[in-house]
Amino acid sequence: MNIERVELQRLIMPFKASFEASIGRMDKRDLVLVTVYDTDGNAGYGESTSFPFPMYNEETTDTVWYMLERFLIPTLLSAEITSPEEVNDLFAPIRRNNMAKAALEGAVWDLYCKQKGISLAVGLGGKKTTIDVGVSIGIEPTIDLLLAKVEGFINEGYKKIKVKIKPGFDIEPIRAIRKQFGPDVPLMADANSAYTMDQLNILKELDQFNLIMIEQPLSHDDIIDHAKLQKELQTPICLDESIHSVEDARKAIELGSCRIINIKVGRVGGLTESKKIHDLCQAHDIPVWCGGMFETGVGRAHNIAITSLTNFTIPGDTSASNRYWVEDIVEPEVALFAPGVLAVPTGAGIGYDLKPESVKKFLVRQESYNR
Ligand code: OSB
Ligand code: MG
Repeated sequence: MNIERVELQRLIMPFKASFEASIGRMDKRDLVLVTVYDTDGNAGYGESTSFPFPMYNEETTDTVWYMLERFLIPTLLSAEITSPEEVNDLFAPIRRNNMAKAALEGAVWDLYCKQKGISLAVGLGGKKTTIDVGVSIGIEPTIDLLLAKVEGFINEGYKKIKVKIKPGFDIEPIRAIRKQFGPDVPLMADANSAYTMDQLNILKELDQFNLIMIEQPLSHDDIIDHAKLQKELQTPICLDESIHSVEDARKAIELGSCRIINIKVGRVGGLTESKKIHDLCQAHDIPVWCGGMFETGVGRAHNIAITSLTNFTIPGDTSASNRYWVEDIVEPEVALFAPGVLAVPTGAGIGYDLKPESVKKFLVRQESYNR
């Protein structure tokens, strides 16, 4: 592959409104935008999904930048690869740091598809031309404020409503949503590892609300207790934080730790690993969906492309740009094509262009690395 130069840009982008989960409150993204250039004027884009603090996983925006600069970019620029699928193997000797790996691997995938003149979705083997999407809602200060948010997103047509829960904010908000909007709203809860098996009673109580799933109720590194829990619950368990690789997915499926998997491209180290997890789950009748990490349009475009694969049968968290951003860094903006539906772009690569003037507004640091 023709790869000549890599550029890193650190962007800080304020949210429209702050977002609270059991792991903490966030009011801005702090991300690394990766651009990989060839000698023909093509540019491929990727984005890190790390946060400034290590409360979702162990990575931070600082560690992502460090790993890219010190290990991953030198490894890529000193290698000769023929396809982006080889990047996964190239980075395999470097342990973990999946978000750093995914940011660079995603940019190589975009560049490759632009060089071939195909869309990223087609490059990944995607078949869908549109995808159904849902929305994730944080822990709100009051149940009334939560209900108002849910109503707004139902009105926009989002096909799945995911609400964050934590001990003390679980049964009552879910009961209130069911009471106000009825039994048919596609509803799920995400605990971000806030419970232990000592709270089995609360988790069992959630069974009465007919949730599509409960996401990552137990520890971020657990698949054993989740298997025990799944035996006690009617509601399907979905794993997020516990799955970092296709091997993790295989073990979780074998143990019965979950009936659904959330694939986040950053968490699992890239698009190639995401595709492997998708294929494994498909072979085991485990549906998957694409999680979100408050991505800019660049990360959203990657999420849309991977979601075009056929076993992404549950609406993911890839909401429109206006869910979080007053001003996104891509054009056109990622916008709903029909209520709750995004179109899969057909242009080359990710199918969205960067807006350099918007990038400049949020830019705090920039470095370039040559072969
Ligand atoms: O667990 O899915 C999660 C945001 C930050 C950290 C973890 C999670 C989330 C979300 C946001 O749910 C999803 C989105 O991008 O809208
Ligand atoms: Mg989650």
